[in-house]
Amino acid sequence: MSESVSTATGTGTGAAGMGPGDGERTRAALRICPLCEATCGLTVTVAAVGDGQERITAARGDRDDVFSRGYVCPKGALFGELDGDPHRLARPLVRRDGALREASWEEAFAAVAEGLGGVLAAGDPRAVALFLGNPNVHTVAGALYPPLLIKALRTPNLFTASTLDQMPKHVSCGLLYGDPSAIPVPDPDRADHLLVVGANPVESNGSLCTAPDFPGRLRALRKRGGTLTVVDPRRTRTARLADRHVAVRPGGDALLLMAMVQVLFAEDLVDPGAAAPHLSGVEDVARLAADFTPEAVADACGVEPDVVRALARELAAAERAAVYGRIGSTAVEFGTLTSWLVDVLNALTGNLDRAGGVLFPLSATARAPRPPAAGRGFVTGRRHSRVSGYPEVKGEFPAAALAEEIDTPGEGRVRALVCVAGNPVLSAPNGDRLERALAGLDFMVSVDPYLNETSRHAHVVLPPPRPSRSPHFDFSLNGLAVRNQVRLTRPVIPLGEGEMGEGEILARLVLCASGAPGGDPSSVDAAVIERTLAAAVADSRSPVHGREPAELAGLLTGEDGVERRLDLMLRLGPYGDGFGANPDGLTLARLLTHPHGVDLGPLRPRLPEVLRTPSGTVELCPEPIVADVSRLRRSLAERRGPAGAPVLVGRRHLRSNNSWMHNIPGLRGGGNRCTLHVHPDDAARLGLFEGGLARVVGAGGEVEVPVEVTDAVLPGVVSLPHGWGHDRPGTRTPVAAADPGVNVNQLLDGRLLDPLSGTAVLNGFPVEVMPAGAPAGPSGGAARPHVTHGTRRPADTSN
Ligand SMILES: Nc1nc2c(c(=O)[nH]1)N[C@H]1C(S)=C(S)[C@@H](COP(=O)(O)OP(=O)(O)OC[C@H]3O[C@@H](n4cnc5c(=O)[nH]c(N)nc54)[C@H](O)[C@@H]3O)O[C@H]1N2
Ligand SMILES: Nc1nc2c(c(=O)[nH]1)N[C@H]1C(S)=C(S)[C@@H](COP(=O)(O)OP(=O)(O)OC[C@H]3O[C@@H](n4cnc5c(=O)[nH]c(N)nc54)[C@H](O)[C@@H]3O)O[C@H]1N2
Ligand code: SF4
Ligand SMILES: [Mo]
Repeated sequence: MSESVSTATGTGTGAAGMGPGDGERTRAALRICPLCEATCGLTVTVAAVGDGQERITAARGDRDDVFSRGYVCPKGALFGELDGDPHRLARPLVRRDGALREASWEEAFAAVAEGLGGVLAAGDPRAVALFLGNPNVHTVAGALYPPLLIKALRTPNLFTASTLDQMPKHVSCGLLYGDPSAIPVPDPDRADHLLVVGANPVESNGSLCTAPDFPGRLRALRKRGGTLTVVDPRRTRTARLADRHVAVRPGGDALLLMAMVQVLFAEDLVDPGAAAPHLSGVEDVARLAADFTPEAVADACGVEPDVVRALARELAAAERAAVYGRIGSTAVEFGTLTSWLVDVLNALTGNLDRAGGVLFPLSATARAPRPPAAGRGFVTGRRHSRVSGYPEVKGEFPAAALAEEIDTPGEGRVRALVCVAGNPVLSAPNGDRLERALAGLDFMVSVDPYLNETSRHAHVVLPPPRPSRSPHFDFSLNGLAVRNQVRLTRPVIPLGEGEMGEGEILARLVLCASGAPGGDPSSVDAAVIERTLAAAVADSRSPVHGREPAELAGLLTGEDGVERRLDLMLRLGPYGDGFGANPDGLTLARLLTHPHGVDLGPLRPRLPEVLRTPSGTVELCPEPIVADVSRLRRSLAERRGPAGAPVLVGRRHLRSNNSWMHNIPGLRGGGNRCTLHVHPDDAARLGLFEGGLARVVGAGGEVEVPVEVTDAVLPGVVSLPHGWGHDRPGTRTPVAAADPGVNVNQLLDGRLLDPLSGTAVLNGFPVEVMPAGAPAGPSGGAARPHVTHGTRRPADTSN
């Protein structure tokens, strides 16, 4: 992005020296790990490799990091290998005569201007869709530019990984607190009891809860006498650390938690504590839960009534307790209800907004706290998707509906796609259909370091630089962290010849989307700064009220637009210097003098200041939830009785991350395999054996996959990880392709969604399982699914 980054190691230590034994000249530098939500600080070794080039040869945990204190996991330790993957794209690719060929940045952006501009010129903004993938949460560029891209494109067709993930939590928090971003996080370091629902932080390192060394924090909780309960249909590594593992039937959590609520009321255990004055609707919740007794739900959720009562009593009895839910509580049939119940249980037991319970973090770039005020509340469905009429949620339509918006003819059809850091062909339901749809687009651009299952369909691929060449600041994840803290690492290695920073790539895309492709990318940042300052000086509650925007802009420091925007956010943020109003406050310059970060203290209660509901209270029993409870009630009858068809749940492995780390040799192995976990009883019944091949058939297709027989899964439950299926032609990830695995999401047809959030049901859906070669049939107990295509049938590609 700028030449000046060359002076910045982020450490200030610049410890140059000789590499161990290899005679290379090395230096140390700091880099926050971008590979998962734990945000560990790393100390990396940078070695000169000739030609003025440098690369990362080692990485370890930074012991002085104010937050992660030296923790590192195998992915972070292999940061150098990942960063140096020779299969990352070094140059943009542009499709010519059907094939993707290397091109200059100038040619690539000319192709974007022409392709995107052509579709936009027809005058219907609906024709361009935007897909934003998960790594946007882990990059500076992904935090700062997508909002501008959305605005510039003016399209209603926004799709993100959220509707494959945490959207149910946004919806439930939007309804409860009036702000879908107000997500309370558990406080594991001060809790006496932690109830984990559908999360496996020992493998995932935590999510919607940024906590470096989550496993260590769980062990510390137990060591100080606290208790850990894990609700999961699999006996995971987290479950093995627990005092109690409750093997719930997949999708049964809403019933289980509802019954816990019923017990709290029935046994007079409700005590909201200090949050009581801020709650409304408590009695309505009591009425809503009244008929969900432990006896009523036991069969359907697979948990004995005594256990349900014990779970409720333990939660109520604990001095300080937190209920925490993740993917197994969100990407499920009743995702929003389950997410809501997690918070309801915290509120009813006095654990909402208190130390050792769940609290709202306050990050350094958040909006500074305001006096409590009633807000407009949170609504969904302000518009509906064209084909299936799905309601908009947080401005988005379900990722599962992207394919149909492209391949269904009619007015308003999506004809162009901008895909930033996303691989929906593997991460969303029915990748085969999506691939066929992508292949038929008039124009597609991917911002992605790999030519993979999704980007291979693009007309232009714009590769961001290696992470070592990018700055790092956790704009989103600091707002979900178990401790308030702030850390910044500048690029470890300067951009090389022919590389472009991801911020500049996205700023240029914003210009293309605005119809000004030739514009100066730094004008994009300048415009944001100007708008933000204009609003701040006009705001009577701002520390800069009445001051001159140009004067304030002149005070900003930073080497580029990104840094100046960060300086602005820090200075106007809750810990900021307010441009002099609070002289000891944070600024970019001050943060840079703390290379290992600044600790801003433990999380503190924030009620009622965070609330933006119309009533100004925590609205515990919102109407959309009440309506969905009717659906839950109906499911109770359907789910009772012996389990029928096997249901499938996902799993994650510590040495992987979603779809894009299977190309790193060092991360293969160690049990990181795409296999079907089957319980021994099921294996015997179905004729499956260890190492044999199973055929798994779902509504969207079928896969053939090696079997691992294990009693870590419940009978009637099979488990397959996601992010695999790297056997498509025209990709450039040969290590991944050598052992491609299968795409679990091909088993889905894209129609199974949590209705309140539009989130795909990726866990707990019915499948048929049989030995490979056996015909599919009603014998498995499932209604015979509509099989659309085979395992390895590659979709058309124009490559
Ligand atoms: N069955 C099933 N499906 C799932 C899940 C599940 O549990 N089960 N989990 C879901 C969840 S939680 C999520 S978040 C989604 C993720 O879904 P996606 O976001 O679509 O997929 P990812 O594999 O995270 O990777 C996205 C892309 O980002 C690219 N990338 C990596 N680093 C960068 C970078 O620095 N810049 C840019 N521009 N691109 C980069 C990668 O090469 C990859 O192509 O998958 C979902 N899919
Ligand atoms: N190593 C690694 N770390 C990652 C990722 C990765 O792919 N690999 N992905 C990152 C991303 S994008 C995310 S969103 C997070 C996810 O973070 P987590 O949610 O902690 O990750 P998972 O391992 O998917 O854990 C979900 C658990 O829910 C269980 N489950 C499935 N269905 C149900 C159900 O119906 N009820 C209950 N109670 N449990 C159920 C599964 O068995 C699984 O153990 O991890 C992040 N970190
Ligand atoms: S837990 Fe591992 S992958 Fe996640 S941030 Fe820390 S070192 Fe990186
Ligand atoms: Mo995710």
